[in-house]
This record gives sequence, structure tokens and C-alpha cells, in this order.
Amino acid sequence: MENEYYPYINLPLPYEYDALEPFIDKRTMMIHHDKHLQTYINNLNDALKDCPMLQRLSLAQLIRKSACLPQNMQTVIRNNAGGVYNHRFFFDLLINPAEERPCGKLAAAIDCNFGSYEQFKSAFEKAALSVFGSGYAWLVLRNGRLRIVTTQNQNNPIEWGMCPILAIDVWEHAYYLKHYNVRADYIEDWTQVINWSQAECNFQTSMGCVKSISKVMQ
Ligand code: MN3
Repeated sequence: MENEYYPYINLPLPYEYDALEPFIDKRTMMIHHDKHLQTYINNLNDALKDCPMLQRLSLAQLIRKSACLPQNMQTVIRNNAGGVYNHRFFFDLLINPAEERPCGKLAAAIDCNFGSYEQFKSAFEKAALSVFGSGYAWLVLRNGRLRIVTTQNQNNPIEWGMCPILAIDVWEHAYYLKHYNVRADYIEDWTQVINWSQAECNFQTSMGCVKSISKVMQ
């Protein structure tokens, strides 16, 4: 990930604000990226400005170590390092036009773990719909297997040793302007703009990590 150390800056989206129309609208993308993500970046820089030790940790390391931080820092780091990581991860997984379904090794792993892409899609949509309040649904790799998990707020599954492959932001700010309160419609539209090549890349990187860890363990 680019710019993974303090001071954090708001990297531009890898596409135009209106690139995901008609599935995700331009105004939502502008506010989501320029206002919401910017706020997490400002808050994270502010939280780290007097902590040279923490400035040396990468964004992912901050999240992984958040439970070991002093009590007064835990929540602020979990919320804001998570807010930066999760939004970058989510935005990087969107593209239009998108491929209809996963490809390559990820497609095979999805078939193997969930039966078929259609079964995966239905389970993932159900999980995304089930998040109470604000949070995310994730496809993760855990112990070499694909799983669907959900998190609250800006929590991130890397804190619990999982490798994220795909994520949907189901905070209302991600869809309210276009889809109002109908999260199910937003989820359906989101499935039309998934960057499956990026998901495949995340999967292969994660599989590479699992293999190198198991080699060390042998
Ligand atoms: Mn968001």
C-alpha cells in the first residue's frame, strides 16, 4: 500500500469521482473520499504527532498492535488507522466497467469454499446486510481458508490475524445520498463494480504470506 507511514496524505482515487456511475454516484464518492477519508487521515496524523515510536509503525502494524497500545490510544488508533486502511482498501476494489465474476485462483477458491460464485455472492450480501449500525463485510483468508466476516465501526480483521481479500463499506455515508435507507440496493449495485483483478491480487499476496509462514514453521 502506498503512503503507509506517518504523515498520512489523502491519495487521489485510482479513477474519476463519476467513474462508478450509475452504481455509485459522483457526489457520494466525492464526499466519501474528500471528507470522510480526509477526516480519518487528519485525526490519525493528529493522534500520532507526539508519538515518534508509533510514527515508525506502518498503517497495518498500527492496527495489528492496537490492542497492545496504552488504553488512551487504543480506540483512537483503531478508529482512525482503521478508517484510513479500510477506505483505501475499499476504494481500490472498485472499477467500472467491472468483470462479472471473480477470475483465476480466487474464482477456484471461492467455488471450493462456498460451492459456487452464486452461493458466495448470496452469503456475502446477507452478511453485509446483517451488519447492525456501521461497519464492513469482508472476504478474508484465515488459516488458508476463505471466510466471510463482518466488523463494526472501522475495526479491521487484520487485527485478528486474517488477510482481507474483498470488503464493502456499509456505513450509511457510503450510500445514503443515492440509495437512501435501502442498503440491499446499494449492496446489489456494489456487486456490479467489484474490481476482481484487485481481489485476485489480494488473494495471491495473502496465499504467498500463508505459504512463507508455513515454511518458517516447518
Ligand atoms: Mn466509509
